Amino acid sequence: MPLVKHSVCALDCPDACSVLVTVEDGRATRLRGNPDHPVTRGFLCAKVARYLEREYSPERLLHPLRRTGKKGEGQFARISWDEALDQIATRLRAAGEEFGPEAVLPYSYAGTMGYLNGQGMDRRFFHRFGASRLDRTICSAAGVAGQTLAMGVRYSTPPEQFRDAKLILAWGANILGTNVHLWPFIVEARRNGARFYTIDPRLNRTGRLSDKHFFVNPGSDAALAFGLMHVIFAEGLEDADYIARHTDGIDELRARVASYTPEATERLTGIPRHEIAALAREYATTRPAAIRLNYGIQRSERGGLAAAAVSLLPVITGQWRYAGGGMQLSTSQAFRLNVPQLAREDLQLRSPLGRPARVVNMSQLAEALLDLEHPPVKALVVYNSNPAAIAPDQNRVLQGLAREDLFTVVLEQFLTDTARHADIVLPATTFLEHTDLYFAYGHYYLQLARPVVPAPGEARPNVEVFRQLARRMGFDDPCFADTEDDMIRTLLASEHPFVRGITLEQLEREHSVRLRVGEPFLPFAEGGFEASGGRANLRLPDYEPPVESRLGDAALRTRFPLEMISPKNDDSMNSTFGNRPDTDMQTAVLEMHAADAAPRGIADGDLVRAFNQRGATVFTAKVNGSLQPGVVAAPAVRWPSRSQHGRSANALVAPRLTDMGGGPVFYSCLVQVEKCGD
Ligand SMILES: Nc1nc2c(c(=O)[nH]1)N[C@H]1C(S)=C(S)[C@@H](COP(=O)(O)OP(=O)(O)OC[C@H]3O[C@@H](n4cnc5c(=O)[nH]c(N)nc54)[C@H](O)[C@@H]3O)O[C@H]1N2
Ligand SMILES: Nc1nc2c(c(=O)[nH]1)N[C@H]1C(S)=C(S)[C@@H](COP(=O)(O)OP(=O)(O)OC[C@H]3O[C@@H](n4cnc5c(=O)[nH]c(N)nc54)[C@H](O)[C@@H]3O)O[C@H]1N2
Ligand code: SF4
Ligand SMILES: [Mo]
Repeated sequence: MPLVKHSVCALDCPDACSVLVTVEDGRATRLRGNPDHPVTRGFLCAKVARYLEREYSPERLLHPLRRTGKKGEGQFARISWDEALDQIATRLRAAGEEFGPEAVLPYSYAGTMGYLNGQGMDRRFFHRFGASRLDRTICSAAGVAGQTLAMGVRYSTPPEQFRDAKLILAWGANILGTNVHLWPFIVEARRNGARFYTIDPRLNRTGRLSDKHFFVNPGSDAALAFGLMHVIFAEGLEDADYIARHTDGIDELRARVASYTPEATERLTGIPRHEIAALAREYATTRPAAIRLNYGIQRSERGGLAAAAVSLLPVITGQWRYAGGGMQLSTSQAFRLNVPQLAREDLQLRSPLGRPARVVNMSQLAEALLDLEHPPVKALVVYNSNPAAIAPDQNRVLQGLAREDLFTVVLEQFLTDTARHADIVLPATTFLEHTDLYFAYGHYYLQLARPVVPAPGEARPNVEVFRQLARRMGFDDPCFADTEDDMIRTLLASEHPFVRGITLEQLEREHSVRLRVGEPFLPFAEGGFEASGGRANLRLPDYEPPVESRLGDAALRTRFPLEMISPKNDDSMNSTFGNRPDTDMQTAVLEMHAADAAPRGIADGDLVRAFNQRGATVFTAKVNGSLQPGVVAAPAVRWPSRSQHGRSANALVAPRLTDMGGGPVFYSCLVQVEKCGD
C-alpha cells in the first residue's frame, strides 16, 4: 500500500513548500504540493516536481571518498567513514596547532534551509574549535543592511495579503521564476481589478505577463525611488500624518530627493520622465499598493541604498496602514526562534582562542584563500554550498581551491566542481532523508520534516557528521550529544510572542504552524519601526552610479562597454541542479539587444565570448527584445566544468563589495562581447 508522508522543500527559495511524498516499498514515487497548505496550495515548481530524478540519480555520492588525482580532476578512491573522519580530525587539529584555529574556515550557505543541517551542529563545532567565522553575505547582506538602516526591523507583508492589493509592483523580483507561490495571490488581486507592474532591466517571464514593464538601468533603483519620492513630495501626495507619527528625518529626506526631478531621474535610470511622474502618482494614490521587492535589486554596488530607498516608499505614503499594502522583501526575521542557543556562540570562549575568531566574508573567498596571512587559511570545510560555481571572481576562487597546501573537505550530494577540489568528500543526505525544522523567507509558517525514505549508501546528515567530528576532537560539551529533537526543542524555547507556545508535539501533528503574527499581519500599521528611536529613519546617503555601469568609470567602459547581469535561472536552484544535462551550455545563453549584436557581427545562435579584465566565458548569443541596448544577461550559475570554456558567468564578476552589508556585486559587471572565431 502506498503511504503519503509529509515533507518540506529545503531548497533556498522563499516559498518553502509543504510537500506530500508518496512512498511505496520504501521508495518515493511521487512528490506533490500539499493542497492544504495556505501558500503551497497544491503545486510545486517545475524544477522540484522532478526532484526524484535527483534523489535516485546514479550520480548521487554514496560513500566517503579520498582524492587520488590532482585537485579538480575528479579522481577519488572509496574510504570508510572512520578513515575519513579520523583523517579530517587529524588534519584540522594539525592546522590548528601549527597556525592557530582560525586557519580553519567553514564555508556554507543555503543548500538546505533547515536550521539543524544549515546552522546547527556545524556552528557549535566551529565555535568550539575556534575556526574563522564566515560572514554569510552571498545573497541578501546588502538588502538586510539597507532595510535595517531605513526601518530597523524587516517584517513583510504576508503573501496571502497581496490578494487585497490594488496595485502591485514587482521590483527586481522574477515572481514566476523564483517565487511562484506568490503568483496565485497576484492573479486573484488582478481579477479584482489590481494592476501589476514590473521594474527590472530584463523583461523576464514575469514582466511579459505584467500590465506594464519599466526597463531600469542596472544598479539605479535608489535613484528611481528618490525620483518617485521627489514627485510624491512635490505634489503633496505623501501621508503627512503617518510621517509625523512614525518617522524621523523628513526634512533631510525632502532635501535629499530635491534634485531627483523626473528629468534627472530619467538620466540615471533610463525610464522616461513622464513614466516616472505617472508611476509616482499612481503608487501614492492607489490604496492599498504592495511592493514585492526581491534581492535582485541589491546585487549591485548600490544595492544597500536601493533596498533602503525603496523601503521608504510605503512609509512616506502610509501604505503600511492597510492589509494588501506595504512591502515584502523577506519574512525571515519574524522567525524569532532561539537561534543563539542552537548555534552556541558562547562556545568560542571555550576554544583555544578563548575569544570570538576573525570574520571572513564569503563573497571574498578568493582573497581569503589567496591573500590571508595571519594566519593563512589551511583547511576549508564546505557544506550546503558550491563556491566554485556561485562565488564572484571564479578564476581566482578556482586558483585558491587548487592550492596543494590547502586541506579541503566537502559534504555533498553530488560531485560538484567544489567537491572535485576536495581532499575528502563526504556523502550528504537530502531533505527527504533527514529531520529538520524550516523557516521561510516568503511566508510565515514554521515547518517540521521527518525522513520519508532511507538514505542511500552511506550518506549522512550534516548534523551527524559534525557530531562525530566533535567526538573525535574530544569536545565533551553536552550539546554535542544533542539529538535532532533536543535541538528543535532548544530552538522552540523562545519567549518571543511570534513563536511562544509552539511545541514539537504541535509541529509533529500539524507539520506546518503559522507564527503568531496575527491575521491580517499589519506590522507597521501603527508604526513599530526600530530604526531611529522607534521610528523609520528617513536620513539616507546620496546615490552615485556603480563604478561598473554606463555612468561609472569611463576608462573601464571604453574597454568593456556592456553591463552584464546574471539573474536566476528558471530551471535551476542556484547551482543545485547543475548536473542535469539540460542545464549545460546549450541553455547558457547570453541575451543581448540587436543594437549591440549587429555592430559586433553577432547573429542569434552564434557562439560568443564575453570577457573583461577578470576572465572570459563562452555563451550562445540570443538576440532578443528582453533587454535595452547596453545590457546583456547571462544565466546566474552553471557548473564551470559543464561550460564550453570551463568557466561560467562568475568568472566575469568582480570581488568588489556592495555599499552596505559587504555583499557581492553580481549585477554590476562591465564586459565586452565578441563573436567566437570559426
Ligand atoms: N528558479 C529559481 N528560483 C530561485 C533561485 C534560482 O536560482 N532559480 N534562487 C533562489 C535564491 S538563492 C534567491 S536569493 C531568490 C532570488 O529571487 P529574485 O531576487 O527574484 O531573483 P534574481 O534573479 O536574483 O533577481 C530578480 C530580478 O532582478 C533583476 N535585476 C537585476 N539587476 C537589477 C537591478 O539593478 N534593478 C532591478 N530592479 N532589478 C534587477 C533580474 O533581472 C531578475 O529578474 O530566488 C530563489 N529562487
Ligand atoms: N552570477 C551570479 N552568482 C550568484 C547569484 C546570481 O544571481 N548570479 N546568486 C547568488 C545567491 S542569491 C546565492 S543564495 C548563492 C547560492 O549559492 P549556494 O548556497 O552555494 O547554492 P547552490 O549552488 O544551490 O549550492 C548548494 C549546494 O548544497 C548542496 N546541498 C543541499 N542540501 C544539502 C545538505 O543537506 N547537506 C549538504 N552537505 N549539502 C547539501 C547541494 O547539492 C548544492 O550543491 O549563489 C550566488 N551566486
Ligand atoms: S523550490 Fe521553491 S517553489 Fe519549488 S518546491 Fe521548493 S519551495 Fe516550492
Ligand atoms: Mo540567494
